[in-house]
Amino acid sequence: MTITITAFERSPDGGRGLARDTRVRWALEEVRQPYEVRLVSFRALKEPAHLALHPFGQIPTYEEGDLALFETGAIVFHIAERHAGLLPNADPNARARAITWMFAAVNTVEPPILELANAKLLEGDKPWSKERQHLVEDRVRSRMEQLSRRLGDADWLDGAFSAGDLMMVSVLLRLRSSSILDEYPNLAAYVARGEARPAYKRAFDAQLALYQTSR
Ligand SMILES: N[C@@H](CCC(=O)N[C@@H](CS)C(=O)NCC(=O)O)C(=O)O
Repeated sequence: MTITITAFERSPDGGRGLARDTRVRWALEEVRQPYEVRLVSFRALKEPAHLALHPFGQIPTYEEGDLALFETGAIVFHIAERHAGLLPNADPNARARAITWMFAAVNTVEPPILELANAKLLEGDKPWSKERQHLVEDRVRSRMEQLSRRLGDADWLDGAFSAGDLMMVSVLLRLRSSSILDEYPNLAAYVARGEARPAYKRAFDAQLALYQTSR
């Protein structure tokens, strides 16, 4: 059955891989599943046809036969459940821990990182923005500190690479534009390891090619 995902017709990041379709592409590449991409304009995101797929009018969505999903955590989890390669199979506890890391990525680590991005993008011109930005950065640092301590000198969060790492690296990539990631060399190296995976490279190149040709 054909898998179709949605992505921005024009990505605000111009193909730097920060739009959330990249993590879904990465998961599909890891498990070697072909997929098609339907591009959606900002206007179409909020129109009934897309809202029927995604109640919050966002990308990405995932369609496969009768199934339509939104939320990258749920989409990557679905892919990992259906295809071997992203979740441990032999050890149920290891599988549960990998799933826990997926939740930690979207529930605990992504929110302060998004808050920082929003503080810069949407509030940068406000008279109070500098003062608040320090507070927001400190909240990010506090999470990075904890994550860095847990990762230590391991390659991945819990044994072999899993969907938990895929989600965590995807979330951390948004910190690239600030110097905060480099304050934690083991996390910077962790992100670099994720980006070096052939499946990530294929996913990144696919989205970049799209924005280079659609301009
Ligand atoms: N929690 C959602 C967030 C989805 C999301 O924020 N998508 C962004 C693109 S990366 C979007 O569509 N933004 C446009 C909008 O919200 O209007 C997920 O992980 O799928």
